[in-house]
Amino acid sequence: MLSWFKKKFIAKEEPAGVEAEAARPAEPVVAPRAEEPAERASLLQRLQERLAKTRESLTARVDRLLLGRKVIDADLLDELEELLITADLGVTTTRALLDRARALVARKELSDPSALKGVLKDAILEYLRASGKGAEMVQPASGPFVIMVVGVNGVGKTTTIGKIAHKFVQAGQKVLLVAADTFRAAAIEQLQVWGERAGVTVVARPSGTDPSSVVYEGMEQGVTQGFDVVLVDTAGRLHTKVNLMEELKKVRRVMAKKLPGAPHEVLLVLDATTGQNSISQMRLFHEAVGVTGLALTKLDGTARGGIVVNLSHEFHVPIRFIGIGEQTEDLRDFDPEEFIAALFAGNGQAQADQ
Ligand SMILES: Nc1nc2c(ncn2[C@@H]2O[C@H](COP(=O)(O)OP(=O)(O)OP(=O)(O)O)[C@@H](O)[C@H]2O)c(=O)[nH]1
Ligand SMILES: [Mg+2]
Repeated sequence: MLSWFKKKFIAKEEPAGVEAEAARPAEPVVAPRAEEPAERASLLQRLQERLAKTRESLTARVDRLLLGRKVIDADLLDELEELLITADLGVTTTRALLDRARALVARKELSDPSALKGVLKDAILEYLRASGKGAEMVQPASGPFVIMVVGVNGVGKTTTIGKIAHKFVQAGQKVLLVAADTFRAAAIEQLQVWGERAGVTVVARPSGTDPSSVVYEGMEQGVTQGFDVVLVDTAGRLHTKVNLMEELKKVRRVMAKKLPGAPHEVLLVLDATTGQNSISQMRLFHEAVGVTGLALTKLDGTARGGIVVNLSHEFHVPIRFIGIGEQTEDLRDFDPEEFIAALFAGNGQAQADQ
């Protein structure tokens, strides 16, 4: 849990006797809680269940396509290409996967159709791993770790903040929530409910207040009252609306002014059910505020989970979390191996692994 979040240990002037602790190099402070094997198996089972629709649209269809085929020919590869595109892997990512398969076939390193799925699986895992490489967040030496959460309307920003807050609290961090979605009154109350649930403080002002001023106040409290983590909720906005994106840039500037280096994470929340539109959301939010991490929600209700692969391949931005339901425990740290295991689980597995 929160395995990407590390705390910087700095050599401070400490009273004699505690220097060994203070001088330790960077190491995870929110140590991933070791899951018991039985617990891990049941979490994987749950992930498998929730990814059932995506598995059907991607890996089960690949199994059916390959079933009974004797050779890998142009027709088979064309059909595979169409299948992957319709499973939301996108044109560029699909081409990259197919190029890899074609190169293996040309070098005579791949001829058996039943091995094709394994090639896809390895390549996809590589994309997922590569996008998260070196992207662990390090808590600043002083002041709180500030996370700005952005995204279009209704993608699950507020819900995701509530769930992340819970994770940090469980890991012993002092968390502050900032209700900078002042656009609709219900949004503020919604965040307050999540705040109560997680047992954390929420900075809120009446709806209609300038979001920048709420953020300024939140940052002030975060810095002066010794919070470890500040999570800022922002109003949903269409990525194509220039004035709303300008407002977001202003909110970002206010954070940096109050605490140089903040926000340390700009988390873009994407609704997996929207499929390819996530790509343009990612592009435009990134241009405006510099996205450093992604949360992919609603993977439980969609066949469009292939978008995870597409996003990882197109952008080198790590997927931090995946949402597989509405409950607090349904926000999972994204683990490429686990995700691939769940996605490729099933009858075709033994065949693909041969
Ligand atoms: N099934 C499912 N539903 C989710 C998930 N994450 C969020 N939701 C639901 O999505 C709906 C919208 O969530 P919010 O958190 O209000 O979304 P938001 O982005 O804050 O919305 P705005 O503030 O209006 O832009 C809620 O009903 C959530 O319960 C998920 O992983 N799975
Ligand atoms: Mg919201």
